[in-house]
Amino acid sequence: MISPRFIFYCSVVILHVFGYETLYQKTDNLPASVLNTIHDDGQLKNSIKLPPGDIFPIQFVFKTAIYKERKQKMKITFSHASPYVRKVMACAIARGIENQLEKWSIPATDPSIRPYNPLSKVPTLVKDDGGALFDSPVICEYLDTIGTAAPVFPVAGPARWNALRLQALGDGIMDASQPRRREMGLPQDDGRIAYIELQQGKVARALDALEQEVSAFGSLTTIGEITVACALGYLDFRFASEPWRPGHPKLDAWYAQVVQLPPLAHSMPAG
Ligand SMILES: N[C@@H](CCC(=O)N[C@@H](CS)C(=O)NCC(=O)O)C(=O)O
Repeated sequence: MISPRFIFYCSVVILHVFGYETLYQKTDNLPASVLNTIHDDGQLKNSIKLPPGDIFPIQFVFKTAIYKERKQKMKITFSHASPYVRKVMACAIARGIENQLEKWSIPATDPSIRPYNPLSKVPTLVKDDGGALFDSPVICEYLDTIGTAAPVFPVAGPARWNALRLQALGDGIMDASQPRRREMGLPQDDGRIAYIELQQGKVARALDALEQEVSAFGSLTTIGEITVACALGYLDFRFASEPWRPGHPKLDAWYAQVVQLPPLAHSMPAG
């Protein structure tokens, strides 16, 4: 004769395999204390002990909480060294949604990025619905639509144009610096030397322009300020032998203050 206990376990197993979606609804109101016990990769933190293995329903709720966390996460192609990735992470931190981003550490050359981004670049964001977005300005603006914190993209009007212009200036410093680093490691023929000088000129003029207007900057409240700060951080990280601070004392003072704020302090480059 089949025992009620056996039927109970069988039904739990069947529900476990096929019924996540059903129970998922019920875990919507799980307290933060439970959800906070889950690591970025969906594993339970060591601090929490699973209930004994034979108390299936309780384990089930925990596992479903993990599933819920996984289901909600977006994936960001991640590199500790990329200034563009840092910018995206800094935006997410500024808006308090970094826990919703799962870091997908992958080189830009890896073919598995291509289905999401034919340009095969990092950062690429894979949204929780499976769709993808790329180019850091696009990703950052998308992140601005998530959560309830103050947006970093101002609403339409002069403040927005100013923030977008600053973002372009910061991105431009990265665009002129990041590929230059590769060129510097190659044989220096005339063409390459001219290219490197051209890119250095762009960065030098951008820094001078920033020095002129930095007095009006706030504390990383807009995408423009976040991008400029990440660009300066990248110069420190990869071009320490070409210091940008001499001749830019106001920019130096502003950066010294904002680099201590969580969006920058918690996204320091490495590699
Ligand atoms: N405009 C892009 C630039 C992204 C970018 O160039 N990322 C670099 C890594 S730091 C990359 O993926 N390079 C590989 C390539 O260009 O093929 C953005 O803002 O996201």
